Amino acid sequence: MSQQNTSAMDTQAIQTLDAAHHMHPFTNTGALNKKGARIIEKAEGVYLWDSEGNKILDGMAGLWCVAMGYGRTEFADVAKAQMNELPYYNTFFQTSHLPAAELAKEIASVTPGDLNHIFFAGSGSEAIDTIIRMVRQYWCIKKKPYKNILISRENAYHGSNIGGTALGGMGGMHAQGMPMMPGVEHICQPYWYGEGGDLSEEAFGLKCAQALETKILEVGPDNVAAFVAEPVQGAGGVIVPPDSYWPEIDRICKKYDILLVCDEVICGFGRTGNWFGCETYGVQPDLMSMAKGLSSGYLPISAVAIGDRVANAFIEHDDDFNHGFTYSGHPVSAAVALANIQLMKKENIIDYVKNDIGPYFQQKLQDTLGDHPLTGHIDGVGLVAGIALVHNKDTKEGFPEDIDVGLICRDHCFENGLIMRATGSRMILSPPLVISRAEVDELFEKAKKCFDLTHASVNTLLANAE
Ligand code: PXG
Repeated sequence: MSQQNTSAMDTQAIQTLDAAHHMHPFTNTGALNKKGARIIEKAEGVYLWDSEGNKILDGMAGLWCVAMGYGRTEFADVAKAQMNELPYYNTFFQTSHLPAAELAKEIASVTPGDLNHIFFAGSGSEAIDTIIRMVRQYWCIKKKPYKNILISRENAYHGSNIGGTALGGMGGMHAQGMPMMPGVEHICQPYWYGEGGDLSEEAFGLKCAQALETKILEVGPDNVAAFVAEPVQGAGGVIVPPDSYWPEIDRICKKYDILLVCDEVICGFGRTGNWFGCETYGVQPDLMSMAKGLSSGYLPISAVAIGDRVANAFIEHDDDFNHGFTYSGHPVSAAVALANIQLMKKENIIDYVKNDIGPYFQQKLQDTLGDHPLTGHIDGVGLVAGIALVHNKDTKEGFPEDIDVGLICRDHCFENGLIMRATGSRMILSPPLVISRAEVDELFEKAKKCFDLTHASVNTLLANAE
C-alpha cells in the first residue's frame, strides 16, 4: 500500500502529485504533465482498474511481463515470509542464500540444453550488460581479446542502459546520449512484410540471416564475439522471423565460432508457446537473458543463463569476474521468481499457451481483424502478435506522416477498456498467459470495435486534409 490510499485521493490530485516530481520513462514529461497521467489503481487476473473506476482488459500483461496474471496472493505470501526471514543479503564475497541457490536450480530445470549456470541481475538491461561484459571477457580468457565486436540488428530492443542502448537498434535511442558504446555492428531485421520486397518469406529469411555472414566477413571473423538477437523482436513491433531465419543464423555462428546469444526478456517463460523462444525456432544459444516473465513482473529480477562452454571457461579461469549488482539474486525477488516458475509448472501454462489458448488467440485474431480494412498483415506466435496498420492493403502504403494511426488506435482502445500497445503503425498484443477463451473473445470484440473507430477517425482526418 502506498502511504496515501489511491482511492482516497481523486484522480486530479494524484496527477498533480505525479507531475510535480515524477519523471516518466520513454515519455515527453512536459506534455504528460500538462495532460496528467492515467492512474492505475488495482488489478486482478487480466484486468486493471483505473482511478476513475474503469475496468480495462490488459492486452499487454503490464509491459509484457505479468505472465501469470494479476492478484496472485501466493506471491505476496512468499514475499512477506522471505522479507521477515531475510529481506536482503548479497551474493558477493563468497556468500549465498537459499532463494538464490534454489532459483538458479529451478531456472536451469527449464532452460534448454546445457544452459545450466545462472548469473542474477535486477533488470533486462542489466542482464544484457552482463552478457556484453561476459562474452568479451570469455574471449579474453580464451586469449582472443580482439574478438570483441557484438553484432545485433536494426530495430532490436535490448534495454536502455548504455550497453543495451548501443546494442539495440533503435534510432531514436541512438540519437540521444551520444556517443554510443563502441564495438557494436547492426544487420537488417527479418521483417518480411515490411522489408521483404518481392522475395518469398523463406528466401527473405535466408537473405537476412546471410547478412550476418556478410557482416562477419566485413569486420573479420576473428573480431566478432557474439551475435545477439531476440527470437521474436518484441518492442520493435513483434517481428516474427521467417522459419528459414534461425537455422541459418545458427549455422553461421557455428561456422565462424561466434557465440549465439538469445535475448529472451520478452520471449522467455512461455510467450511463444515454449519455455523459451529459442526452442520455438529450434536453436540452442550459448547464453540467454531473461527477466519480465521470470517473476511475472511481481518483483524486479533478471538472469543470464550460461552454457557449459562459457561457464566452464570462467570456472576454470583462476580469477574473479569483476561484475555484479547489489541486487544480484535479491532474496525476496528470487523467492517470488521461484514461486512463479513452480506455479507455471503446476498450472501447465506452457502447454496451455502452446496447445490451447495460443492457437485459439491466433485464430480469433485472424478471424476478427485479418480482413479489417486497416490490417495489412498479422505476425503472431503463441500469445504475442503484431498487426501492421496500412492505408492501402495492395501497395502496403502507410498513412501520411501527420496521421499517427498507432496512437489513434491505442487511444480508442484505452477509451474502450482495452490496453493494446502501438509501435509506430503496428499494434501489439501480449496478454497474460492465463487469459481464458472468454477473455480472448472479449479482447477481440473490443479490438474490432477500436479498429472500426480508428478507421473512422483516420478517414475523417484524410477527408479534412483534402
Ligand atoms: N531485452 C528485451 C528483449 C526487452 O524487451 C530489455 C531487454 C530490457 O529490460 P528492462 O527490464 O531493463 O526494461 C527489454 C525490455 C516496450 C518496452 O515499450 C519493452 C521493454 C521495456 C520497456 C518498454 O515495448 N523491454
